[in-house]
Amino acid sequence: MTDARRLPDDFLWGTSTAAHQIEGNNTNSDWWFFEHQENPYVKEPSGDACDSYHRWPEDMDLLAELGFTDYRFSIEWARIEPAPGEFSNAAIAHYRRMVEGALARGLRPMVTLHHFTTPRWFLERGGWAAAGSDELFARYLTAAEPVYATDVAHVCTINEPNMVASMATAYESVISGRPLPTTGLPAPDRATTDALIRAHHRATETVKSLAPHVKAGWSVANLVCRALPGAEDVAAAYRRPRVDVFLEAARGDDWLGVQSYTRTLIGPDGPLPVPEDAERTLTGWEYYPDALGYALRHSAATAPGVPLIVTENGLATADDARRIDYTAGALEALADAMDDGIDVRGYYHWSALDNYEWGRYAPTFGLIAVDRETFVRTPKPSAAWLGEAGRTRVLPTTA
Ligand code: IFM
Repeated sequence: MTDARRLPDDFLWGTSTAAHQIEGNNTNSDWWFFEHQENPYVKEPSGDACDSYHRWPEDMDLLAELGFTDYRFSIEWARIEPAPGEFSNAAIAHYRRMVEGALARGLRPMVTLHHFTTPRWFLERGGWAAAGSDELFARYLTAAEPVYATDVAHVCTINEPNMVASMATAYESVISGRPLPTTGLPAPDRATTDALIRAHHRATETVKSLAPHVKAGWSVANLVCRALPGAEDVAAAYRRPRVDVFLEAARGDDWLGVQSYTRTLIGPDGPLPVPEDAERTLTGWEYYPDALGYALRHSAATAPGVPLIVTENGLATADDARRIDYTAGALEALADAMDDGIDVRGYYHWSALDNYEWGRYAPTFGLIAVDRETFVRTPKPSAAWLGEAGRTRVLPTTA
């Protein structure tokens, strides 16, 4: 790595969050419902989360003071459309205030329309796989148009559709009692996959017809499947339904979101557990900063010509020095990919805040700690280290 790698002036430099994980009391959502069922994946409910529904100005003040120039957050369908066809003007106005609040602080907003949660009524009618889900999604984001109609350059239609499709399989296993494989990600539900791809294309068309200036894309969890020698075909077959079909669906989009945390090793019989001697993060994933470089290169090869934005990257750790080391390694891999001609337009760290990690609070991904009782926010050293690059436009290192 050369010293002082400069970021292009218009490079997006931000942090990412999701409504359900930080807002609190998202009581009308499918996830709130899951959290209150007998469910092996849920250790504790989300409750008040970070109370960011009320404290978003404080979150944005901190992020802007730290130096970030961009903020990716999601709007909550369950709040905007609490009952089928009934829209909350107050919720829409709330999210519009967030867009304006971000801009007023010098943070360019990227708005995610769907980040894992749907209204409970949508689950009850069969979720994504039920007929007409794409139409309902388009109706919701048409109603939400005042949020992004002006001043929002980037809209993310659906966050990690591949994880949503795998979660549909996991949810079915909870209901049916059918066991899931013990290693690797459950095979995505086929009907859910097809529905999400339809929904993304329809959402892109809808958003761009309502707000032609918007650059629309979606964000795919790149599993970084690394084959052991001789297992290349097994890895490709494993990756195809879990990642590649979602990357291919982004061909022709304005941008593609790359989300990368770790790698999945694949042997001749399929995915392998994390090696015994590997360092693990608080999610149990392998500490593997180089994953980002692989994810960028694979995304660029699978959706050629589509500009890439790293919409999530980070790790869950209680050791903030390790967060800095990991992120420096990931950014070095990002810079190497850019040097090799890969068109990367931005980097958003996951996450701004320690938040609800889908079933538990223990895996802390945040640059900013949040007291679970008082909601007091305390930026960690990594937050200042990473945010500063927004001001200097120089990629941070640990040197
Ligand atoms: O917390 C999640 C986020 O909601 C989606 N991407 C991965 C993150 C870490 O697991």
